[in-house]
Amino acid sequence: MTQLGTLEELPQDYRDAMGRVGVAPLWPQMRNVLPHGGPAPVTRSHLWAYGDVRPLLMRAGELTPVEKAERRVLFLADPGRGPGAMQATSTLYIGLQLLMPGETAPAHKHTPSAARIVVEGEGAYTVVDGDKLPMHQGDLILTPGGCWHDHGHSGKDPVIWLDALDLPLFVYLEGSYAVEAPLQTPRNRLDPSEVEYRAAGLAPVRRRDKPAPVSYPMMRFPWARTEAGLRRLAEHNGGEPVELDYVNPETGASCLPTMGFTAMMLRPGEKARPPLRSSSAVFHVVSGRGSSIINGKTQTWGPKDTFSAPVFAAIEHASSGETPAFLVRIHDTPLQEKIGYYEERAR
Ligand code: 1HN
Repeated sequence: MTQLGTLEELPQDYRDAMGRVGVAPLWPQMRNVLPHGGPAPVTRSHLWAYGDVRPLLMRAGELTPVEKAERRVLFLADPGRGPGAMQATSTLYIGLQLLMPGETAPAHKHTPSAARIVVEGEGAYTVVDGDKLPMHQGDLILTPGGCWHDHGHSGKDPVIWLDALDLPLFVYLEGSYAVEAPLQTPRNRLDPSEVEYRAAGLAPVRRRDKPAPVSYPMMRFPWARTEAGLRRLAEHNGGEPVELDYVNPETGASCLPTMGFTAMMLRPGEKARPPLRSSSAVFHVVSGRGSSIINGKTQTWGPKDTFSAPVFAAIEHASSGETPAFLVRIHDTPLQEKIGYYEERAR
């Protein structure tokens, strides 16, 4: 590989003149933006142990009333980007949000899309475009870009959920903004996950003048059904790795435009070696224990922990103990497929 010229080789008067005109030479920086042979990820794999983050989040509950926070969140900062980076990987923002009994978080809508995975506590709900979605542990709740959402809590104990947003992408696009509104008055009906999309593979017949809401027909994926589906698949798929994709039940496409979600089950003692993927990922442990070797670093995880993997990471998951482990994988494959880039490499 030829060594390209450096900035220091250029005469000072030339460098000054470029600066005054607002130009700069590409060649000293060419290899930084176009490394040869493969990408040079900035993201560093990290594990955020729930036992470490939870006490700090609970303290935020005492220090900062929800009225002064709007969303009481501690976000997961990628150590590869230095302290306080508002992203866990290149494209994924992840936070842990606390709502205390009786609290509400006001309605807003914004350009980034979000999804929540309920981590702890019962009795909270999210109202999305007028539908009141109950939040039970492990449920995946979508709040797609442009949809109104507010949160409330009529239970007795603190509720904590994990937020995933494509916020870094929207910040990069200079397109991130929100609009606020008063709390929504929910419709008096069950949400579509309990009625229209009760059974996998079945969707209501529609009239031509009342087409299906194809963008986001189902905003809530109850965990009980997801886990049951994984356990059943594990018994009948010939020992293959068990992973289910959260899809739009009308189209089969990813449930959000840029972020993808899968539910994984590792049988007791099972090892899984996924292909190298061009997408980055954050894994959230719903239940069970195990460890994952990510680019040579072992992340040992238990219930409610969250860990990250950069793009093209070499990953090997292993469950430990006598019960299966259940994880949700949050990734940016849908975005990468839309731009014709997504790539997998066999190992
Ligand atoms: C947001 O709207 C929520 O609605 C949570 O709960 C976290 C992080 C950044 C920007 C918007 C929510 C968020 C967020």
